[in-house]
Amino acid sequence: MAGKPILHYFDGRARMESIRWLLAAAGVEFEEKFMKTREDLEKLRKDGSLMFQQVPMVEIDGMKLVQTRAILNYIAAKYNLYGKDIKERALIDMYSEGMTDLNEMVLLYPYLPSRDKDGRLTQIKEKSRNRYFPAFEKVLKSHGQDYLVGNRLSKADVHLTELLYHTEELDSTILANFPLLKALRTRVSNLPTMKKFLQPGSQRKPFDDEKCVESVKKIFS
Ligand SMILES: N[C@@H](CCC(=O)N[C@@H](CS)C(=O)NCC(=O)O)C(=O)O
Repeated sequence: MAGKPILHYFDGRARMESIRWLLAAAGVEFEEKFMKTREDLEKLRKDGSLMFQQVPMVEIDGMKLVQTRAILNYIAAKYNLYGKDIKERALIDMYSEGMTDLNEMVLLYPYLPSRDKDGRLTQIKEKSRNRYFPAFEKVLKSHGQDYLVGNRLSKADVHLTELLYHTEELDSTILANFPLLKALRTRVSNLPTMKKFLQPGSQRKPFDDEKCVESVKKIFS
């Protein structure tokens, strides 16, 4: 039997958090090896573990996978979270890419210089309220089903739920006009695998605070 996937990253959300969420949704236990110093990163680079000298890197099924989306897509395909045919997969990809565009802004927000933060926050709220959330609300309304694609859980639902939690941390009123998104978030949160992950003490990471940002800067500087 294959061992648990091993996640190589720092002890923060940033680009690894979606991978943690997706594994958790699939009910897959995983281990984490946290880089704490620049030397930890250099060691991975020198031993040839990082194809493009970057993390996230996930050891899974005998592979050392890099590139966040490739990792997510592999997990989704392996654990049946990627639709039943190529049309469903195309929708899941399209929705996930939209979520990624917004998520990139959210995950990089803590790492911005303070002078840029207010502007970015305004942009995140504006894009959430006026571009991305209405689009996903419309999808759910159009078919009246419980999940975004094919009436069953896919990676798109997991990514969206994560995004909803993270944007709500930045603005607690952000979901006020999106009842179907709220319902989706509740539905996904109540799945037994997610319930466990959302409890304190799980491998879910808190907001990347100043301490985390400082230590990350030291690793990558
Ligand atoms: N496209 C890559 C980007 C990965 C990336 O930028 N990783 C950062 C850490 S979050 C990194 O390793 N930076 C060091 C570098 O680019 O040399 C992905 O999505 O995984």
